[in-house]
Amino acid sequence: MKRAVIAYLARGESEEAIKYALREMAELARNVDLEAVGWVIQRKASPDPSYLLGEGKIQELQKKVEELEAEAVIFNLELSPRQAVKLEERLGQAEIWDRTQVILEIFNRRAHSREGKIQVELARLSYLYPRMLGWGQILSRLGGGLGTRGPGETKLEVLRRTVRQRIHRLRKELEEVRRNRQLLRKRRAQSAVPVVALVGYTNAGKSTLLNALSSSAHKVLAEDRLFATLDPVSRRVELPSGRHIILADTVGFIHDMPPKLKEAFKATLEELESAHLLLHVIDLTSPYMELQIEAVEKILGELGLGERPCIKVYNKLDRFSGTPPWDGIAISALHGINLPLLLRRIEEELFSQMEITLHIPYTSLGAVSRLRSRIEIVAERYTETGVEMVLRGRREDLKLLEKSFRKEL
Ligand SMILES: Nc1nc2c(ncn2[C@@H]2O[C@H](COP(=O)(O)OP(=O)(O)OP(=O)(O)O)[C@@H](O)[C@H]2O)c(=O)[nH]1
Ligand SMILES: [Mg+2]
Repeated sequence: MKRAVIAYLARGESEEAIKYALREMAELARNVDLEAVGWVIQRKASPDPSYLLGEGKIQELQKKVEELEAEAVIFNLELSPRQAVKLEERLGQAEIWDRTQVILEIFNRRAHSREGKIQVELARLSYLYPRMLGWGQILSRLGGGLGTRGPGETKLEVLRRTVRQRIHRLRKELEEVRRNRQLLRKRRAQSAVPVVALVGYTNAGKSTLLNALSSSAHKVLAEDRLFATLDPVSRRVELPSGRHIILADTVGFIHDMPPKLKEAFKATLEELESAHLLLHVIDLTSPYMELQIEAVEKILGELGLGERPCIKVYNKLDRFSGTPPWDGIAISALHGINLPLLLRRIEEELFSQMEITLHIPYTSLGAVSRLRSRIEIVAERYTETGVEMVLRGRREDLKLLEKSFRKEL
């Protein structure tokens, strides 16, 4: 483990949020063999363009690094290429890391499947590419040349071109992965087995729950570390009525997910698009549960999944002594507490029938007939402007239908 100092720029967040972010940063760092031994915090609305932190803080940071004999500094925000170069000069011997780099490195160590590896490499190279500009002088020095357009510049151009070409290749490969996945999704949609996706903050217990609910002998990896799952898997799970669902694991979320990673993992996250129901797994024992819920809901919103039916699953009940929140279901994936209850809830949410009365304009009757195989017409009454129908079907289908009419009315 290398000793590291965390440099934190707070831009108006609360004490509580700062404490949380520092703890999380230390935890992330541990996963790449950096041990946080100290920190400096600056409260400032806008980052310094050269050093992220202001001059005074940088001096404080230098002192801290010396005092604590740290070999690395980790910045809580993403450094611009210019800041990275400048800080390199200022902080001399200490390695410079930023939050994005730490997360990229964790992902890099965890990726096993071809797809996971492509996604991580693409994210890393996209991060690296703009930062290569500072390398010209270093390469020149190494090559013994002088001036700014020394042999290093030419070498750099070659290097940059190689990286550009690699990024291009990876993007194309990912496109192919996405197409394949789309095909699979289509086939799955036709098979009419509903897809239920596990989402949630990293380390909440998603993979543990997948293992607990599926009887498969092939257990997926569940571990007490951040981002244990990068290569999502799906399993068939039987519900109490004997019906089946596909339960899909996903990459864990984290607050302020680096945008490059989000982009690279689009293919994986697109899996969520076809989910009929989300299980938002929440770690009840985290002192920062609320912040984690918020972070997950924000990402779901960004993915266009804010309106998707969702059950909140409060996990790790075995280690919790208070009263769990009322707006979900409390379980322990590890010890199998309340799992039958959860399965019943899933069944209810997916298959329970309900009735609604809708006034459907004559011009929109097509929408009803499109859903005719899934929705039953209990009664109908013709009016001047349309048909008043009492419809019966799955909550989800009815909601969808209702929404499409609300828009038109
Ligand atoms: N005490 C307790 N621990 C649990 C429970 N469920 C999961 N855990 C532990 O929590 C840790 C994380 O579990 P995972 O299932 O890997 O979490 P995850 O949400 O898949 O994490 P990522 O893949 O990193 O997003 C593991 O050490 C599990 O053993 C539970 O009900 N009770
Ligand atoms: Mg997992």
